[in-house]
Amino acid sequence: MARILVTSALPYINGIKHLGNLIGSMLPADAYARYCRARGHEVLLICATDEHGTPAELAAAKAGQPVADYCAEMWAVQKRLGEGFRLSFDFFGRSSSARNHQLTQHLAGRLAEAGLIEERAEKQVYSQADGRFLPDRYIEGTCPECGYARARGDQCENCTKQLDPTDLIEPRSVISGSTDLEVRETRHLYLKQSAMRERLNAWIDAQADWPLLTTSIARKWLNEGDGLRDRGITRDLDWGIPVRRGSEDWPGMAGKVFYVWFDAPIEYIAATAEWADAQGLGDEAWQRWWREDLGAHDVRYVQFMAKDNVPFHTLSFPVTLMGANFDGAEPWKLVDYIKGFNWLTYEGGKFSTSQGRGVFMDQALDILPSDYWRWWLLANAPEGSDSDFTWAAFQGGVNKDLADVLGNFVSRVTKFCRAKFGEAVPEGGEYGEAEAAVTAEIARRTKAYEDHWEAMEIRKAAAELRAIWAAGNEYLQAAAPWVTIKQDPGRAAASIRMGLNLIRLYAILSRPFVPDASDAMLAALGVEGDAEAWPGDIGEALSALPAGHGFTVPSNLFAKISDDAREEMEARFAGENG
Ligand code: B3M
Ligand code: ZN
Repeated sequence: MARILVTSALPYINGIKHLGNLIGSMLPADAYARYCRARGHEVLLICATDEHGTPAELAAAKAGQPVADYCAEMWAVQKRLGEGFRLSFDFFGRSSSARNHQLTQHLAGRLAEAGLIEERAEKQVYSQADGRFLPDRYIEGTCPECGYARARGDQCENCTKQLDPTDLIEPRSVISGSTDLEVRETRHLYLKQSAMRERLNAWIDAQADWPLLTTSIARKWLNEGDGLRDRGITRDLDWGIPVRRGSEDWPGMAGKVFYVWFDAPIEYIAATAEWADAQGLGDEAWQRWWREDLGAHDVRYVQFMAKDNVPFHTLSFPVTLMGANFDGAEPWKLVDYIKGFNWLTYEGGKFSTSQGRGVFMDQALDILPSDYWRWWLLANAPEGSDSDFTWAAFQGGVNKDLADVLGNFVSRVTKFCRAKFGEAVPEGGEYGEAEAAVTAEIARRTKAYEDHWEAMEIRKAAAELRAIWAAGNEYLQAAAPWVTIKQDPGRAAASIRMGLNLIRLYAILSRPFVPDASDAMLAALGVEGDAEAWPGDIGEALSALPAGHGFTVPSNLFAKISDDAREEMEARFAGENG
């Protein structure tokens, strides 16, 4: 038994996430954590909302709410949707928590002690009317390139030209509309990442088993251009973690907050502390996951994220943690394995929040049970390359894999048994050659399934699981108990005994993908306690339910998606321009 810490990238607070966000980190993190738990490991699965920064302020302003209220509400919404998708987080925290304030300020203080923080002066737009500095996105004006009247301070949406706020013609504040703007000097803290280049290179060199997607992104930023340039870690914003040096004021930094990407990954640790607090446990409980000197030396730490988040997790966050250990007094746990994902596209294009294109987590759960989405998204996860959600592919996956293969097997076996033998595992007959053959095939495939999980090859794991379901169907088709029952009831009883045992095994193996269906299968068989009874010997697992063991026929596990329903959903989610 090992100890495995799993974190999912933190969903940003500014709205409900779409299916692409879900499969980009949260869902695969959950499935992997479920697999590890089922294998008997001690697992801690941590996630949280990422609540600071300009987009949070803007979303709150748009909703007409104070930002703290907006974040509190949206956290509750995201938490509920996560539960709807059966994301088995041990804790779903908030980056705005007191724990994160404290830890972020502490780590910044350590970095300062390490000599890794430098104060620099820069010029930024200040709004008299608003009484504050304006981030680039808070400034609008006319684009000098194309004349578009609502170009933003960082980019013109119309012609895509990258801009500086000072490029804009007649710039004005997005908050108040005021044009009374001036350029002022402001001072910010910079993290001297470049000083850590060699240590980072050596650390990445040591990660021989990381997927290419992850290491190639890390190396690109580490060694090309200005990827590892020193980063500003403070901002002139109201909402965020006040800049302090540990528990002390930071001279010259009053009124400033840390940059969202500085505090967000620290929340992985802080959320673990929030978890310990919520359990009524002491600091040792979270430290044994995060501090090498306090028990975390034997933890395996796995992170899940979309590829655009990789640089922050391979460069900035490790710099924070390594830098904070400059004197060896705080050996923080660094990540052991990063699972990065490409993009999920929607019907060949992008998911778009602003245009309402694609399916969002709340809508998905309104339409169909979470298992349907979980199965298709995981089986088609954008691992090696981008993958495309289409309604046709989704319909095919649900109807063929879930309804025709798994659902149909469960229904045929249980209904036939009830009709011919009653609602208990039938007696009589013995396992013979056909049973030995299917047992051997499933033993071989279960081993492959485990290997794919260990290698974190989720699509391959899904394909193997589908093959394990199909093997049962083929067995049943060949055994044909509906035929043998006439001349050889013992044979038919043995086939059905095998069928019922296969259902139990499927429930256990399938749980990382379709937890609700698994639970329904286990409940129907009256063996809820076996949820994490991962099979050792497959022969033994396929005799676990003895003759006479009672069961009930579960209601239909999966309903097929009709062509009409598919067409209706295609139209409904095509977005404004669809
Ligand atoms: N919030 C993901 C995003 O919104 C970002 C992840 C933070 S992980 C510490 O793109
Ligand atoms: Zn323009």
